[in-house]
Amino acid sequence: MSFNTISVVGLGYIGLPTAAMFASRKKKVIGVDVNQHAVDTINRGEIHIVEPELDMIVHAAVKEGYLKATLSPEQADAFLIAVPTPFKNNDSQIPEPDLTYIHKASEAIAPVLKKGDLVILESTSPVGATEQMAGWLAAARPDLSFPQQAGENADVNIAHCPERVLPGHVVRELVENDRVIGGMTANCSARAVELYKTFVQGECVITNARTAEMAKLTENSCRDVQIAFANELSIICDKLDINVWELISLANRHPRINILQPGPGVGGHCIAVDPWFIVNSVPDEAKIIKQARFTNDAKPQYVIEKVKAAAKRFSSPTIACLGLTFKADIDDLRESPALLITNELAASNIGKIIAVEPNVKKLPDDLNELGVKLMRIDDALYDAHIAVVLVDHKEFKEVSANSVLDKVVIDTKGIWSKK
Ligand code: SAJ
Repeated sequence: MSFNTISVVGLGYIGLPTAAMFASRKKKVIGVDVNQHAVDTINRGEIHIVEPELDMIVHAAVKEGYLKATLSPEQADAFLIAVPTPFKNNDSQIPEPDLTYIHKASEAIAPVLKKGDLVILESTSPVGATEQMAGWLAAARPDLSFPQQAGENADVNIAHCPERVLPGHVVRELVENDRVIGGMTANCSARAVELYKTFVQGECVITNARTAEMAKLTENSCRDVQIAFANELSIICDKLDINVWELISLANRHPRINILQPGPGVGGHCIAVDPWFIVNSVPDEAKIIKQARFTNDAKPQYVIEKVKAAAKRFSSPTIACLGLTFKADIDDLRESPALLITNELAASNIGKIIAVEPNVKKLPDDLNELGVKLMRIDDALYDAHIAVVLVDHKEFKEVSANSVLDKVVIDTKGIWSKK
């Protein structure tokens, strides 16, 4: 059965670009979101998130009538669920995944499901979440059969196909990246491949749902562990008086070594979150993965202590915090170690704090309330006694190391310290 109408539930950083890609291939796409502002913005042909090239694609798709957004689901041949999977708010040292949004999305689409439909979970999920979603759908629609009940004869097919695109490069990576396709049965996988082949040029590689869930968590945990190694090296090098950037570039000349870069910590809503889904399900076995999370989460405090020690050398220091976003050349502040560090420095009253963030127009409210000033890089460097590099934005890399020779520099990204 072919896919004439596709519904994408959750129109955020992943759902909206995915909906737009299907629509750009002249499929009828119904985007569903609980956020009225997002729905209205998209229906005007505009976007509510920042992602290169996406605005043009959404604008054309809406104008040509292939994409529309609604608050409540309508009938479709395929449903892609791309909603958040945050943590539960508990005091545990090991955060627990919260599947409420997937549950709500399942209950929202269940009334409009029909025989022959395909449901795909794209949200990054703990192992077993796809089976759980299938259970919620089956409970809501006892008149339809699902793969866990009827195998290949199920009325509704279900698969997990995790997104793997890099923010800032989403449009290109959606098309070019290989895709892991984890169907609950072989037929579920085959139908999911057929759907993604609408726009995916990368290979669609078939596995089962649990392995697909674990594959996504493994990719982000692998990066987290590698960054933790780099962050640990940076602290070791401080103690041993070695330039960590020079060290890593030397070691990386070995043909089988590729060490990542240290920084002020790990941010964003993926790498700092997903490894916990593994640790939460197998806490005794996931030792390295858990330690990497602790190592990366401890790095902001290490930077804060370094800045405080430097500030003691001045009677009333001005400290410029360069960068607030979670990585270079984006506007995303989610889980940003740079933001956390700036916030805590401002709250600790060690001096006047200036923030430089070329990708935002105004500071978050909590920084404003703490008296932090948003400034341009040249003005900030003119005023500052201490310059703390927290993000390697292109605007900062353009500043020559010679122009900060008269300042105390704490360079967590190595833009002025590389040899
Ligand atoms: N970071 C370092 N050192 C490095 C590389 C990154 O400290 O050498 C830091 C960044 O500054 C940032 C954090 O790690 O704070 C994460 O940045 P990132 O660029 O590594 O990854 P994300 O979170 O933007 O996107 C990741 C990607 N996953 C992998 O590369 C394995 C992306 O492909 C996933 O789709 C995305 O997570 C996701 O949605 O899960």
